[in-house]
Amino acid sequence: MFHTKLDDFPEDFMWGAASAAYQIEGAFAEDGKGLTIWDEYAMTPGNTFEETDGKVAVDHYHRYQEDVQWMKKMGLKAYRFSVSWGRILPDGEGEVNEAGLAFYENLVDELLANGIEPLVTLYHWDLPLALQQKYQGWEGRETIAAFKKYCEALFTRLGSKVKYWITMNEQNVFIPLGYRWAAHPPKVTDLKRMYQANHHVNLANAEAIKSFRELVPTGKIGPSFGYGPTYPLSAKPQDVLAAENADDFNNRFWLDVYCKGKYPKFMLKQLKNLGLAPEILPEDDKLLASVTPDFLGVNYYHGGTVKENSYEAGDFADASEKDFSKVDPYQMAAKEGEHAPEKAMFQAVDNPYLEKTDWGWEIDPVGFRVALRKLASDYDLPIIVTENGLVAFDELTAEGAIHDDYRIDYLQSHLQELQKAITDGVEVLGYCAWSFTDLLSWLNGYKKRYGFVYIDRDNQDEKSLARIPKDSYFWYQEVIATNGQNLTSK
Ligand code: BGP
Repeated sequence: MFHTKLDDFPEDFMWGAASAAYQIEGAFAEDGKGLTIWDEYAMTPGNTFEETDGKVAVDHYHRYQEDVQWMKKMGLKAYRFSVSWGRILPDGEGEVNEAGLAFYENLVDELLANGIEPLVTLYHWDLPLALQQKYQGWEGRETIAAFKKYCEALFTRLGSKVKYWITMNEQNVFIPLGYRWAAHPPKVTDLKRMYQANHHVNLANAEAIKSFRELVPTGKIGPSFGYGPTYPLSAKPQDVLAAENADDFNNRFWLDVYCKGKYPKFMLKQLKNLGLAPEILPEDDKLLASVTPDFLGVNYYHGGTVKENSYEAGDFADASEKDFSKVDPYQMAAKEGEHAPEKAMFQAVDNPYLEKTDWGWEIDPVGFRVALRKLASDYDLPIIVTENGLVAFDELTAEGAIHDDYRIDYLQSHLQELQKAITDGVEVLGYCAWSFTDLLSWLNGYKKRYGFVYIDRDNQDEKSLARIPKDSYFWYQEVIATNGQNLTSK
């Protein structure tokens, strides 16, 4: 769709940036916080890059006021952060820890006092360790009730101050990485268990929304999904069918449950045939059908390209299937010999038209517009972009600056496509870049940097933990000040 003139961004557009508790807070055992599965996982040798862990992270727990001042100076309109469940309920389900609630209430107050809208994520992967030990985490139905209790404590305390709530962050990433690829806790490799745990997360998501309707009737709630469009490698009908299959496998399997209240039928039938379908009780179906979100959170990094499935193509010699060092949570290959559903559905391939980041992720700003358009057509919900950003190896110069033009180029090209999507007619409420400050990458320490604000620390050495704005910080400041009008002029 070509437009001679683009629509302006809405007046109240939420120009934001995002983070997650485990990746920034530190203070891992302070003020009554219980340990989480990530604390344990990262402290176990061999699980993360150079044994990096979140014990100190970027020390946001002690420096949140300074961080909010950096946000204010930038002109940020919205800040997405997550709550660590273990700070609120140290053992996951029992006594409420007042110090934990107070920390997040202070943060929310600080944001509001500085004119910044808080967007709160309820679950960004740091499950209380006690629940893992007692109930096998998300594999136990008991964890659903615990999640409900945790959410209700937050809704009651912060419901009058926080309007936007995000239930699950990237269920389509933490479930496969934790239960299939053993790259995240609980480090399981079992598809049957994976689909069951995933089903319980769906139920927890629905329970949280149900409670929210009662406790925060004026608020807005929805999940954040790691989404990208699926392209067929060619116009060959088999490739087009493969793209349809991949969309079911990678996207609709979660999105339909969130937005239509039921599993997509082709995927479910395929899982049943393979003996992998979860146990779904009649009351589960009812619960899922009874709630819908107010908006869809979208984390966009890239999409994927696929070709005809290997069974029908008779094509098994693909070496990438065996290269698990490059597992990409968004487009997964199957393990050899496993009853992997996608093997009968599609094969993931590189897109010949796209360049890649330093970390091998395709850079695809037009795919962002495709994604927004497709989600709006399929689910007809307002969208909040809850993550989008560029990972890079930033360098602090001798003068104390970070010249990250590559990040500016990346963000600018994505925001231009976002503006086109708005002009097409997609309702987008806000955009949160990933991330506000540099932060701890789950598996890659501080090698991977995404922030507008550099943090002076490296993998082993906490150094000064000083906050240093990068060039992209000042660029985004200008984007916000002009409500995006400078995006087309650079
Ligand atoms: C998303 C997560 C974020 C963040 C980001 C970058 O999947 O929601 O928490 O980590 O990806 O990931 P990484 O740090 O692995 O590059």
